[in-house]
Formats: sequence, C-alpha cells, structure tokens
Amino acid sequence: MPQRVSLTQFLVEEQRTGRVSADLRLLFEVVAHAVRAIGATVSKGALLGVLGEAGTENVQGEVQKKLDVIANEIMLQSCEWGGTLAAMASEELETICHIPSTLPRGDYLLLFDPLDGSSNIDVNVTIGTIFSVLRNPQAKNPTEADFLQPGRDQVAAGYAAYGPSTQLVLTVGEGVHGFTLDREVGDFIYTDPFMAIPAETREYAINASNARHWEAPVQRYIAELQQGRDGPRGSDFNMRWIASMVADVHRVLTRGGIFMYPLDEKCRAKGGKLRLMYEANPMAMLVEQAGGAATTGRSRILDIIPEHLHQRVPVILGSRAEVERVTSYHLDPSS
Ligand code: P6P
Repeated sequence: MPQRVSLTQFLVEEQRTGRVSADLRLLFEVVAHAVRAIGATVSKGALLGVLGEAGTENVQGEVQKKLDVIANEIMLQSCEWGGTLAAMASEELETICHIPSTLPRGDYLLLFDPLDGSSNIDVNVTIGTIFSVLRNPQAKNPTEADFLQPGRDQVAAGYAAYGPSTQLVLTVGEGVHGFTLDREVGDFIYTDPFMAIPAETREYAINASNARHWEAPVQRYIAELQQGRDGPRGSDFNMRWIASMVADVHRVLTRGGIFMYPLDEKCRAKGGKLRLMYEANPMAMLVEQAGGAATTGRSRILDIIPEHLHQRVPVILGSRAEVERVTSYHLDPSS
C-alpha cells in the first residue's frame, strides 16, 4: 500500500525546504478548507435547494446562480480570518474586499472566481473554483491598483474541480501538484505529482458555435484540425468543450490538449470572454509550470499589465507546440 501523503504533509515539506512560507502554507490550508465546503454544498445540489438563479446580477452583468453567491460567501468568510491576507478580489464583487480591522492581516492578496462554469451547475457537470495569490506591494491597506500586477508576479495559483471527485491543483512556481479529496477522511491526498502537459496533442477545446465570429488565424487553425488526416496536419483531431474552464483546463493538464477562447467579433468590445486576474492568469501560471504555453494569440498572458480588476482577455493555452502554432498564425499569417 503506497504511503498516502496529505496536503498538510505536502505543505509541511514544502515549507521545510523553503519553497513555501509559513503564511502561504496556512493560506493554502484555508483555501483547501473553503473548497471542501464549496464542494460539499455543490454536491448536495437540489437536496439543499441551492440550484437555480439567485435573482441577482454580478458586476459582470451576468445572472448569478444561488451557488455563485454561496461559493463567494464561503471563500470570503473562510479566507478572511487566517491572518495571511491584506485583501481579496472576487469575480462576484465589483471592488476589492479588505480584511476587517478586527482581524489579523498579512502580506498576500487573494483573487478568485468562486464558482466557474455556472452554466453547468444545474445540469450536474463539473464546475470549479479558481484562485490566484499576489503579494501586497505596500505595507498598509492595498488599493485596487495594488492588485493590477502581471501574472508573472503571482506567488501561487490553483483551482478546485468539483467533478466525479473533488480535486485541488496548485503551483507555487515549482511544478504543478494535484490532490484528490478523500471525502470520508476529509483530507486532500497527494495523487498527481508534477503534472505535465505533452507538447503535442490531438485534442482541442473551443466553442465552435462562435466559428463565424473568429478572426482569420483561428478560422485557419480550426479548419486545419477539422480537415484531419486529409488536410495539412495529416492527422485526425478530437474536440471537447465542457464550457467550464476548470474542467477543460484540468483535462489539458491531465492528458494534454489546447483550450481556446480567442478574441472574436462577439466579445471584441469587451476584450475577450475570460477574465485576466482570476481565470486567465492563474490557469496560465499552472499551464506554463506544467510545460505548456498560454497566450492571447498575440502575446504571453503572464506578461499582460492589467488595466482593471475585471479585465477580459483572449485565452489560448495548453500543449506548447499547438499554442505556438496558433500564435504564429496570428503574428505571421504567411506562416
Ligand atoms: P461559453 C463559464 O461561464 C466560463 O466563464 C468559462 O468557465 C468557460 O470556459 C466559458 O465561460 C464558456 O463560455 O461561451 O462556451 O458558454
């Protein structure tokens, strides 16, 4: 029976080797507790009467699901007391959320999408929580401007996937590590050390209903994949689209692939579909740490200097050879 290593044991070892500070270790433990609570609530679904719409809209103007609101509350209440944070930012909140003056504060900034994939909540398809950790650049209360750091400055990033099993995947810049929740014991168990994305793939993920809105480089790239072995790629490709970024990216981290939500005529005015600070940046850090690549089609996502908290960007990430090909089609159409 191989020895089971818990998340706590993993973090103790990471702290002992100096790869993780005591505060960052505690933050991971607190976030792990929060996602266990979110996963437990999500798994009860209709039994708790938490499916369906909340009757409110978030800062994005999107209709909130009851579980969006619940997951956001769980993240805020679980993470505010640990003494490791100066402030938090959530997809569900217009402005940043300072740590109450009655609670101890720390040097980190936590950003999160508390429940990504809302359109899948009511149909029992995998959804997840995405989080990103930055340093507070100043000693006192941070402002929103202090959050606007490029993704390359993230201290850590991760997500929880609420699927057939609940998995936690994280990085502190030393590889990507996956944990599976043992619901009976309540521990996340270290099941996926050093997750790696193969450079090559035969699987792509994109919402093909947007095809008529795509820019020419994406139209060209996808057409080549669809032509399969009869086309210039000389191989057949497979397509998946779960419409939960966490689920699609988890598949890419687990078996390779390319995930694309590119700029198109529908989302051009907003800059893209996916949010930079708490979707694209954390996923880009994880993907790069697993040997993959993450670009907007024209530039590296982790180098983007954010302009505002809820900024949206195009996202093309996954197996490095494919991301580089798509990016080359954008930068040099004659390639
Ligand atoms: P579409 C979920 O709402 C989300 O933000 C991502 O998780 C997902 O990849 C994308 O939107 C799905 O978008 O247009 O296919 O519904």
